[in-house]
Amino acid sequence: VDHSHHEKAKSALSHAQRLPNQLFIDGKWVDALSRKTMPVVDPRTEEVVVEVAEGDAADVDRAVEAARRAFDSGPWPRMTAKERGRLLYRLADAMEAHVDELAQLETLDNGKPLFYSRYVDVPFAVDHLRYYAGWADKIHGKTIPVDGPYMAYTFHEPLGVVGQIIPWNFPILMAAWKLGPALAAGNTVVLKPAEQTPMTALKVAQLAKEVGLPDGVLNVVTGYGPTAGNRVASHPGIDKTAFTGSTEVGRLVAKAAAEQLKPCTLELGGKSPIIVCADVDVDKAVADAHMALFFNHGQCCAAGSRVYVHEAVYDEFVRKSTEAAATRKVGDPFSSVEQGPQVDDDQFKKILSYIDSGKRQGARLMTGGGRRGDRGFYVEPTVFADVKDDMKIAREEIFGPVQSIMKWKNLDDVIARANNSNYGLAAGVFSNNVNTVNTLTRALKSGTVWVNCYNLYDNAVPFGGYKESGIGREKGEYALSNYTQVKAVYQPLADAAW
Ligand code: TXE
Repeated sequence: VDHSHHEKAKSALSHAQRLPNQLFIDGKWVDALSRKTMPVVDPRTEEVVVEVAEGDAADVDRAVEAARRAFDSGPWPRMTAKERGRLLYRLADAMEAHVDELAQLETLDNGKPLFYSRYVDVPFAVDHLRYYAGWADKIHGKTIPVDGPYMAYTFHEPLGVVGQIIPWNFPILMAAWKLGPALAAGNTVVLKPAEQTPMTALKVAQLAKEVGLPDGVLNVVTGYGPTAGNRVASHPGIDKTAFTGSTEVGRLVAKAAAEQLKPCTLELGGKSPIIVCADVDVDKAVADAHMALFFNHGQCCAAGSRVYVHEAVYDEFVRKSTEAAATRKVGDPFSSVEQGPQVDDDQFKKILSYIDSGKRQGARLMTGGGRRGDRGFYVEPTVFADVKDDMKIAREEIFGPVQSIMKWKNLDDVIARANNSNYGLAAGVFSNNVNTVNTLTRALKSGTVWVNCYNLYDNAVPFGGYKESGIGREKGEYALSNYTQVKAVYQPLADAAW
């Protein structure tokens, strides 16, 4: 029996109680102008852990003013690129030094197992910031040969004030994906964390202040979507918005940006197919497809939520996937489990209603199919076989631990089925035949294709969606173009040079 998990949960709670619970604006901690607060709920117990400030439109306005001042007259865009990079490295170092505290806060807030917070989410966020710290002094333009006695060159300049709205499934990692390229390029930021999971963003803000990030460069406004989030999306003083979340809200953010003709990048939902061919090592494909769906309790935009399995290996694949799900360890995320509770009551209910619809529409329930226990947002790892493409569970994003397995015979046919979705975020291909792999990687309409693997997220590799899964790419060199604009300069050449 793991007694130490109670100690860790207690420690998480005391970190939460000591966390600055105000808004972080212009380098200062302030209450919401309305003085309102909102609860942070522990998804294990459904009880309120602490209250944080409930910022709304007026608070976003203050944050935008601070970010504007910091951009127009503060030291941030004026310091050397190398100094900016150094500050980002220092922020990453400070986060690393607080890895246990950040991981405990993340688990308390989100419900993901402490092991993952401690060894995946927080270290990946640190690593991501370091990756972009390294870019800070490598963002440069080109010299372009032109006609006549002239030369031309480009500067890559920061855009200005950036508004970033992030979700609750990977709170600190999504903050790092957003902040890294924006800050490295010299922008200032107003960040709106998800209302379900504000804690690690507040801790990062505290650390940013400690390492000397200039006032107003990073502002964190906690609050709800329709109020604070909506103001970030529609504030005319914000030069660019970046959003990760539902396709529904992404559309609103894009509309608001379109009205002001400002750039907007979106990372939205998915219904990512995995195609398993007959020639594979079935055990390995089962293990990867299991991880592709159940990792983070199914709360991944790239979750492999439609598994197409060739008929020759179908029965074996279903049997082994069922075993894997049925033996998955579910429980208190502070103990050694693979799955904790879902993030909140809304998600919990949404998932259970998708499970019901799978049952009603005639999918074959192999394991799971309900809640686990009677307290906390725990859902049983669930597998449906014989799922048909037109069932709701095969078309809509469930965002929970529910695997849907379908059968296929003909390659062209399964390509068409895989692509028959409004989404296009990611896909998995399992085959040892190089021709089949090449055919599939070219044919699948998705921003990422994993071949004989899944869920790899290197900092340097771009990530984003086709179709309604989003606009633009995060990560890697590609993401820098979301946060810079290009200025072209023409200059005459002296006669001698021409
Ligand atoms: O998302 P929302 P929710 C999907 C997943 C999930 C569903 C709903 O299927 O079940 O979306 O989740 C802010 N203007 N994904 O309701 O509402 C909100 O405060 C501006 C996939 O949590 O999109 C939060 O900060 N902002 C996804 C952020 O948007 C608004 C991750 C995301 O919340 C707003 C999360 C508004 N009107 C959910 N309304 C992924 N791609 O990984 C809300 N927000």
